[in-house]
Amino acid sequence: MESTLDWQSARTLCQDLGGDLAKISTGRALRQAYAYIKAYALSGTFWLGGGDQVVEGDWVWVYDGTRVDKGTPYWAINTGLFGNSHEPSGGSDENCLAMAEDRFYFFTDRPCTESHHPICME
Ligand SMILES: [Ca+2]
Repeated sequence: MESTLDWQSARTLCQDLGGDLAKISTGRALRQAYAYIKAYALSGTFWLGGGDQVVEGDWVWVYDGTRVDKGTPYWAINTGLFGNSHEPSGGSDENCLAMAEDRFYFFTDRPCTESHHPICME
């Protein structure tokens, strides 16, 4: 898992393996992904199969087109001057979904051109 890829290349890699970037739509799956990262002592940021590339702010799982649930327990929280708000916060500059070590592996939006580790599903 040393290689990192931009989001589209990460998706292509997963598809070449017969799957897709991971869809995490239950609290159980979120915990399993976190456990996987910890079990293999992985670190950094990981691409998931979600994005709002088509319609800004409308987050969907690319695997099946279903909506990405907003808020808790999935998305990271920003603590700011005007109180707390959930990610996503990057607007049209950040259209791909990631689990980031610096966000305690909650969901956050990142620029799709960044290079991160893919989390594939079968
Ligand atoms: Ca966006």
